[in-house]
Amino acid sequence: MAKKISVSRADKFAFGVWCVMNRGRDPFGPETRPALSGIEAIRGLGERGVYGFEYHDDDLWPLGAGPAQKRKAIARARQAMKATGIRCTAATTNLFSHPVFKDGAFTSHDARVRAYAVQKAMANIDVAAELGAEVYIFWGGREGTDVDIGKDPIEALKRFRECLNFLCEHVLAQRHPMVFSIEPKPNEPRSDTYLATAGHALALIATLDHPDMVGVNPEWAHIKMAGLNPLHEFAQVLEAGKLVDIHLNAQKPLRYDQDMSFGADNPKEALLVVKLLTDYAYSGAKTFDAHPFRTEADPWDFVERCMRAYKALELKVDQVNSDARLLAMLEELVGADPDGWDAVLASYSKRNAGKLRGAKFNPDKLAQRRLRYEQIDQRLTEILLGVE
Ligand code: GCO
Ligand code: MN
Repeated sequence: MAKKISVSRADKFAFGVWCVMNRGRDPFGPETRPALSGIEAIRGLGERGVYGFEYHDDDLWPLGAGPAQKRKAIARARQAMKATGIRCTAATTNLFSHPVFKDGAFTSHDARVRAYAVQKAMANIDVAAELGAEVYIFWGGREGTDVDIGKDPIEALKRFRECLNFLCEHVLAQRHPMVFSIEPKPNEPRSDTYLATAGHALALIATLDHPDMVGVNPEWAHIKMAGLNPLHEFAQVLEAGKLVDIHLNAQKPLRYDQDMSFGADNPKEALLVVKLLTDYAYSGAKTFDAHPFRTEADPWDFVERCMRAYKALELKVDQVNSDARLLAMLEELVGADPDGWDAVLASYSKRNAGKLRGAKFNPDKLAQRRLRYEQIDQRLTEILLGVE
C-alpha cells in the first residue's frame, strides 16, 4: 500500500520568502498574481508547517527605508516568527535589483559602488543575526560581464575576495554565530557570472582569510543551467565539508533560469540528490528556491508540492536503500579486494610503493568483470515507478 506523506517541522524545509512573493512577472509579460508582502510570506509559510525562511533585506523593508521603518519591519517579522514557530534559517543581500548594481556590486569598477554594497551587506548581516540566521548567502547576481574586454576577471576576483574578507571580519568583530555561503550560478542576468559552479566557489574560498567561515549553497537549477550534474556538485561541496545550505528546485538543462518546483523535471536525478543528503545525514535546512508557474493564482500549492515531492523521494530512498536485489547488484559492482590494494593505495610508503611496483596485473582479465549497469539502472527506474 502506498505510504501517506506528512510534512512536519522536523523535516527542516525552508523557502526563500521571495519564492512566494514572486508574482509571475517574466521578460514577456507582467504580474499574474496579487502582491504578498515579506511579512505575509513568512506568516503564510509558518502557518503551513514550514521550518524556516530565507530573505533578502529588500524583501522585508524597501531600499532606503529609514531606521524607524526598518525597525518596524523587523518587529513584524519577529511577530510572525513567534506566532507561527517559523525560523529564519538564512539571509542575503539584494545586490542586484537597483540600477546602481547594474555592472556588479562587489566586482563593480566603481569603488563607491563596492563600498555601498559592503555597507548594505553589513547592515543586513546584523539584522540577520538578530533574527537568528546562522547562514548568510552571497549570490553574485550581477557579478559578471556582458563584455569581457571591459572587466579584468583577475581584478574582479580580487575585489570579490576583498569584500568577503571584509565582511568575515565584521562577523568576527560582532561575534555573530554565522557562516557565509556562496551560491554559484553560471549566467543570468549577466552573460557570464563569476563563481559559476561549486568548484569555482570552493577554489575562491580556499584563498580567503577565513576559509572556515565560508561554505557553499549549490542550487539545482544553476547546476543544470551549466549543463552539469546536481548529484556531483552537491557531493563535491558535501565532501569538502562546505554544504551549509542548499537551494532545491528543478530546471531543464541549458535554458534560462526556470526555477521550477523541486522534482518537476527529473525525478531520478532528484531521488539521487535526496539519497545523498539522507545517506550522509545533511543536517542543514532543505531550502527550496523556486517559484510557482506563472499560471498559478497563489503560491501555496507550489509550497505544498515542493515539500511533498521531497518527502515522496525520501520514501523512495528508503526503498532503494533496502531493496535486496538492487543492493546485491551494487555490492557485486563494487566487488571484493582480495589482494588488499585498498590499504596500499590509502597511503604512500616505501613499502607500499615497492609492493605496487612489483605487482603483476592482468588487465585483460580485470576488464572481464561483469558490470551490470543496465540492470541496476532499470531496477532504480522500476522502484521509482513503483512496479515489480
Ligand atoms: C536566482 C538566485 C536567487 C538567490 C537569492 C539568495 O537565480 O535568482 O537563485 O534566488 O538564491 O538571491 O541568494
Ligand atoms: Mn538560489
